Amino acid sequence: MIISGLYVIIQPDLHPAYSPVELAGFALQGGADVIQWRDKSGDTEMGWQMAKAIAKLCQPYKKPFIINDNVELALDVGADGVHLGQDDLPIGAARKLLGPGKIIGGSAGTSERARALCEAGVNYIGAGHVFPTQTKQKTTPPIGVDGLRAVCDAVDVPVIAIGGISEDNMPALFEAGAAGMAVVSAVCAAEDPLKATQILKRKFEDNG
Ligand code: TZP
Ligand code: MG
Repeated sequence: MIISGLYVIIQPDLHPAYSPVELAGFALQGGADVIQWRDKSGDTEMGWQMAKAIAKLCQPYKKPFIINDNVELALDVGADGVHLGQDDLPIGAARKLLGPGKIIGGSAGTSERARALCEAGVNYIGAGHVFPTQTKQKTTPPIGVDGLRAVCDAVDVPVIAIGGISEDNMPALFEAGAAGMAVVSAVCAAEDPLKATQILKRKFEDNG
C-alpha cells in the first residue's frame, strides 16, 4: 500500500456534534485516501474502542488505516501501519514488531531528518508543520513551502505535507512535490466534515 493523496487524521474532542467514528465515516465517504487515528487524550479504553471501530470502517473502502504513536494498538486492531514521531519508538524497533508488510511513517521537518528516517526504513515521511497550526503545540517555526520542497527533494519515499493545510494553500504543496496532504482541523473541526472532505478531495482531482 502506497501512502498518498488526502490523508485525514481523526482526533477525539474536536467536533461538537460528531464522534470520531462518525468523522472517519464522513472522511471515507468524502474520498479520503488514508485515515489516521491520533489520540492524545490518555484514555486508553476509549482510544482502543475508537481505533477498533475505525479500522472496521476503513476495510470496505480498502483505504489504509494508520495509528499515531502506538505500535501495540496498531497490531491489536489490525491497522495497516503506524506514524511515529521523534519521541516514539525508534523506526527499527517498530519494524521488528510490525514486520515488513506494515506501513511506517515518520515525521521530519528537515531534509537531514527525512534522509535518516529513510535509512531507518520508513515508507513515507510526514513533513511539517508547513504552516502555523492550532492543533498541535509547536516550539519550532513552520517550515513553509520551501522547507517542504527541501524534504521532497531529499527522499524517494512519498512525502505528506502537514500543518495548517486548507483548500486554499494546497496548490503550493503539490508544486513543492508533496505526494499527499494531511489535515486534522480542516475535517475534524469543520461544520460539515463530509462537504469539507469532498472539497479537499476535489483539489487532488484538479491537480492529479
Ligand atoms: N503534526 C504536525 S502539525 C500537526 C501534526 C499532528 C497538526 C495538524 O493539524 P491541522 O489542524 O491540520 O493544522
Ligand atoms: Mg507521535
